[in-house]
Amino acid sequence: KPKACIFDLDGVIVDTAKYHYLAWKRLAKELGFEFTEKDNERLKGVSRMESLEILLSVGGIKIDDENVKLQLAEKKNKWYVEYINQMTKDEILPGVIEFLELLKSAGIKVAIGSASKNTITILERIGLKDFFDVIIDGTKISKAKPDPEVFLKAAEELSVRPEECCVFEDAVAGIQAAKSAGMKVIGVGDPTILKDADKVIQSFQGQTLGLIEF
Ligand code: B16
Ligand code: MG
Repeated sequence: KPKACIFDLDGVIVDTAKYHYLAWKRLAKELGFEFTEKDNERLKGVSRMESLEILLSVGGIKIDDENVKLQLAEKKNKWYVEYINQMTKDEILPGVIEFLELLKSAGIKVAIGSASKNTITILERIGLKDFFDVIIDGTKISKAKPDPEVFLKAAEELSVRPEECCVFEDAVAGIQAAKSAGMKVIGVGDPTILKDADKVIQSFQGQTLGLIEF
């Protein structure tokens, strides 16, 4: 059994993907094109600046000026922050709290490993900031998933070895990152998309500690 579990945030603990989508869609509209929900799938788990690159390529827009790109990303983020500032505890995905409590009572450490620079804001909004032993987010890493940096840092701060960790992820890039870190990984979502995970669950509802036995 693992000594620690590391949770991705967006798509695992909460469904903030819908807010990212609304904000990117609004930016696309301003730039004069439509951005669909299907296009948005490609942004899951990807960093803010890489997401912008994908968005621009969907719109067939070429921008070379880094400052202009930073401004666009900041604009999107301002809108995104407006949405997440309205979040409540009710937006924690089903079964998450119960499963986290199960882990804690079994003495298993819990951490967050997210690409988002808004991690702390979100955790504060949903009342879970103090629940986690360690939080590694987009402000603490230099290499985005699929690079394993975020998960390796979490293991280091938890004082456990990578092979003693189990990661929960909803994105393909995140599953690759966990695998390269030498960790077990449980996908949360569609098994046909998350096929490289060791196991895949649809949700945390009704899950027991048996889930993290391999
Ligand atoms: P921000 P995760 C990721 O979070 C999201 O899945 C991705 O869509 C987003 O672009 C990225 O965080 C950066 O977020 O703009 O808030 O810094 O899934 O790694 O928890
Ligand atoms: Mg995610």
